[in-house]
Amino acid sequence: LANGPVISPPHTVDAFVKAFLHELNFGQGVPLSRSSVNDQYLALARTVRSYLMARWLETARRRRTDKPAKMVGYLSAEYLLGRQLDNALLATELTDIATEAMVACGIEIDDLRQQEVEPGLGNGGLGRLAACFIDSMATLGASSIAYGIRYEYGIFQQTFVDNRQVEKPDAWLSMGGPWGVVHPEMEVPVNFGGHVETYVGEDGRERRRWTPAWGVMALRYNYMVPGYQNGVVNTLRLWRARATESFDLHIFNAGDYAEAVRAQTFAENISKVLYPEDSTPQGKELRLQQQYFFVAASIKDFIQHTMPKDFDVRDLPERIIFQLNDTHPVIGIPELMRILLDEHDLEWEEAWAITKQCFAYTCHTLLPEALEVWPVSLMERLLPRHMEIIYRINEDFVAELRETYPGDELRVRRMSIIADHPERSVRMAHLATVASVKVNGVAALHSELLKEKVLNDFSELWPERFTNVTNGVTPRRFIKLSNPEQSKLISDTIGKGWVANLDRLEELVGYADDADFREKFRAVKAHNKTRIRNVLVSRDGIALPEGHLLDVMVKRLHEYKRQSLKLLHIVTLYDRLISGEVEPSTVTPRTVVFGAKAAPGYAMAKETIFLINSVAQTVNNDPRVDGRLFVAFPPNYNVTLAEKLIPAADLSEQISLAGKEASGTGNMKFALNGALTIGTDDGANVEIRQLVGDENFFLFGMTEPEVAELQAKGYRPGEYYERDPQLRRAIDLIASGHFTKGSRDAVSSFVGDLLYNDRFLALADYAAYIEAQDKVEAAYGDQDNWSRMAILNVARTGFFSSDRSIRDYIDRIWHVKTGV
Ligand code: 26Q
Repeated sequence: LANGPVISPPHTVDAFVKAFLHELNFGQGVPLSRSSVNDQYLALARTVRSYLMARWLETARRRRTDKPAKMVGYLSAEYLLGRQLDNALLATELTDIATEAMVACGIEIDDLRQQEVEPGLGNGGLGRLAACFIDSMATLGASSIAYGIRYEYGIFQQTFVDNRQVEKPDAWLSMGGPWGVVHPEMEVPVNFGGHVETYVGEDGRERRRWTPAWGVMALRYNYMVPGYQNGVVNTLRLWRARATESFDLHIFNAGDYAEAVRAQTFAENISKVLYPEDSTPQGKELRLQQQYFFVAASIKDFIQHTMPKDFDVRDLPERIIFQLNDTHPVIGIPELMRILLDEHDLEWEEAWAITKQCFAYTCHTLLPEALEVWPVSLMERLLPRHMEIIYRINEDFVAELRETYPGDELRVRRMSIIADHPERSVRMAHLATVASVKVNGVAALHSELLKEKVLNDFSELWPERFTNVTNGVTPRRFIKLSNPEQSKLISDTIGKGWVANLDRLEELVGYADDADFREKFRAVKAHNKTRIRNVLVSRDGIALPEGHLLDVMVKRLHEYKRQSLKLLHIVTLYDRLISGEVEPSTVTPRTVVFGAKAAPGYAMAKETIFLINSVAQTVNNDPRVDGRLFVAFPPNYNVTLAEKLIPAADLSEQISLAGKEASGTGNMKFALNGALTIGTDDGANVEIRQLVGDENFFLFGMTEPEVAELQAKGYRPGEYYERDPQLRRAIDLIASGHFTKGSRDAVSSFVGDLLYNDRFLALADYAAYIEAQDKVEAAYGDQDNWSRMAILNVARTGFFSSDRSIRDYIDRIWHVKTGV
């Protein structure tokens, strides 16, 4: 009985109602008649969770064999999960049963859906990618465990006050967190600070001993990750910091009990809040604490609790591959060395040989300022033993370099893990590259540029170590759940199999020429537009006009992504309308929707938000526009809003400066939902365009080599301003204070930066962008052909399923088994 199969609650409406009422009465402690919507939501979530739990136990049981298969340990500081309820219902095939069960209880299930606060435990692309990947690993039945941090506050809630971004804390757990299962008895200690000394062991060998100054406990929270209708449920294990009782003994001993308890809470800050920077992070001590905290807990958890008791650490490479989601978990490399050396008594060479096989590193950037470095002084204070180990890794590495490249000291200095300027610091990307089996970029172009630029020296030394895995998105959340109408149309046409085998979308290619199918496809889009209109009215009081081309730019706000270029386009359209240059009745009516959070300390990004809001206010209230142009900027763009907005879009804006966007994943979601892309030759746009065909993609702007060339010869944005009257008018209109109640001061930093700096060459690409947008308008005029193009976008982008990405990781990097 103790090891037998787990009995799942039956898949019937009756059983579901019973389980639900049980949760409501004995979990929440309320009768149905007196229950609040939140009580009902929590009870429903826990009911669904019990169905998941049965599969979770069953999955674990199946994997508990004598020779367990090699696992993937996905290490990520972020998981931008989005709401859980619908995905769990879909995966377990309980959507209809749950809906009927709620009806039987007199409850509208949609009201309960709205009650869920999404876990926003990530900033943007990187965190959402991790969420898509764990969905695909479960769907492929890959033996895996994902580790991260259970932040008490996720990505901030964005509000606008007088057109400016104001951040509010994201207390996502305040109404109860029904999805996490805590195991207080399984906590793991994590230590910090102190000093290291030499001692002589019983065998007469000298060893190093780390005596930490303080520590915390890592509390284990399990979240269930269901595969799509395959019975598999994997684990996402998020750690929460808890103070230890012995945390600060001397304060307790001093007799001030209350003060001592208060001081304990200091340790719990470690998992308090997600850092909202996603491109130019500062070397904050608490952030390093977070990184070590979750990685140390995860590695220890894997070795002590996930492996069998008699397990030999020398077998680790056959048992685990830790995938490093960017450099954030890279401190895991010296941590594993420390465990092998200090806790398992291995010799350096043996420990290093093992460690080198246990990690693989994914890089997500091309911006040099986004590469993480940590000051040596900070590392020595917080993790003295790890710093020692890093020095030793570097010593060996530098010696190897000097042998390979005698006399090339410049190269040695460039490649060293330790940088000397401007401050002695540890280059985490170098450490990751030196210790990893494979290093991958996230799109074809990005992986090439990684080899040519960011990690060029390393790819010359170890060419076989570098590979590409193009990103993907989960078709469950981003098509099946978010776009039910399109999903139904596809299933009615080619059957249901596409959800777990997205290449099958290719079978739609022929239907692009089918007038009846095109008609239905347009009806889907119209339906989704009505849906987003309703959402924005009730969510934000924004009333989108009807019958417009819906043009959407949603992504974090960053100069390299060039929201400013989009803004210049809007101002140009507006200028044409109010100057009488065009007759309003002849232009394609267009609504532009933005969604973007700015890092709270990123001044230029916040100025851009202010200006977008100011332009929206002016444009939307100017009668001369005659309803031909509308700009909406709903605050707090998140996964939940994305699910409603993306399926309604006609046009997807992917306009980063070529060579700066590593991949992008929003671009994939739009194409799969039948939007056409206007985009530069950047990131995964390149692959999207190759797949959908040039004629179904609006390409514009410089290529990466052209960008490099222009920058080499000296870029002067002012020249473009002088030469292009249309651009001049747009900038002058902004500078005049027209959008800012006459205030020139309010826009001076924005305008000044464009004219005299423009790091990301917006002005250089402006003319090409406007020209491409004019082509978009002309093309939209032919609705039938537009639908044809949109259908071909859907049919040819099945490649961008994260299932394919994970298969690539398995084939090229992990070499683990799949199958349920
Ligand atoms: C690092 C240290 C301290 C504080 C914060 C950070 C930090 C946090 C998040 C640094 C970077 C990030 C996020 C980066 C990110 O989202 N990159 C995006 O990753 C996507 C998935 O691969 C790509 O599609 C995007 O092109 C890339 O910008």
